[in-house]
Amino acid sequence: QGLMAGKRGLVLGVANNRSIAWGIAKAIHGQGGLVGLTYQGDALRKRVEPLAAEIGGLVVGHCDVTDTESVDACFAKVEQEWGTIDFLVHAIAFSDKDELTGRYVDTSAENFSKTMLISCYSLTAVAQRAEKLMPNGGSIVTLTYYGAEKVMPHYNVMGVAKAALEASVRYLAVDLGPSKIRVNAISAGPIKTLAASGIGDFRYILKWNEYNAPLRRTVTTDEVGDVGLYFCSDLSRSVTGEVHHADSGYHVVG
Ligand code: 0WD
Repeated sequence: QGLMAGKRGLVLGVANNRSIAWGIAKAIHGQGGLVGLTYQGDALRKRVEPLAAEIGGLVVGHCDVTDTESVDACFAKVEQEWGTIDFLVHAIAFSDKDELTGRYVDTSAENFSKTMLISCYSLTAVAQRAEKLMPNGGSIVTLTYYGAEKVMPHYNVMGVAKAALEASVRYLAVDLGPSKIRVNAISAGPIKTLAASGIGDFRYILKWNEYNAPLRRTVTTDEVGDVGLYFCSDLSRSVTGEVHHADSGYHVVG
């Protein structure tokens, strides 16, 4: 029963119950979908396991996108358990906190590479593996932010990585389209999560959005979850290569 009945897939990037990935996982489960969750390291395992239990999901295992073996092991486990998947949600990003403040011009080569690898390349890395598990097509969704399009205070190198991520969505959509695999991004408005707490003056950004967005409020993880549900379901079967804003409309005024 539900929009996701009979569908199975992976949601990457749950760190805790405030993660956007968790909002999406809950929405998919609410419509009858079966969700596999990964965790990055033992510290997050303790948080992810009970969340997976809450939605009757599969705990796939440790997945650190900088460690190819762990990524391969997760996809092998999913293939063994399920054979095929219908959707993949990528909600992963990282940059050194020290460079999410101050000036972009001061970005180090080391953190630039690391940010691009974790926040941008990893989508392509998981898409390569997901393609093999989607013989009948499927949906891949990633998370981006308005800082890709316009300069946002303190977003710095992450804005550059998100711009590259959005370009990746378009290239992946073209490559995977013939296999009936859709690739889209949700550009979410700011939400106070673990990752966001690393961004300088984040509270100010939240307030600024609340005062200026057409809907005069910020968005919740449950709301972004519903947009994720739309992209993972057949409701969006004709949509690919899209960057869809779920931001109370901020992008039309910002
Ligand atoms: O305002 C926000 N929170 C927005 C977030 C607005 C618009 C977009 N986004 C994006 C983020 O950039 C990210 O791509 O949404 C995605 C999810 O982020 P989130 O839900 O805001 O943050 P969080 O709950 O912290 O989840 C991100 C997780 C990591 O958490 P921490 O905080 O522990 O770094 O990404 C995962 C990790 O679980 N992650 C990794 N997973 C595998 N390998 C890695 C890695 N190397 N690094 C981070």
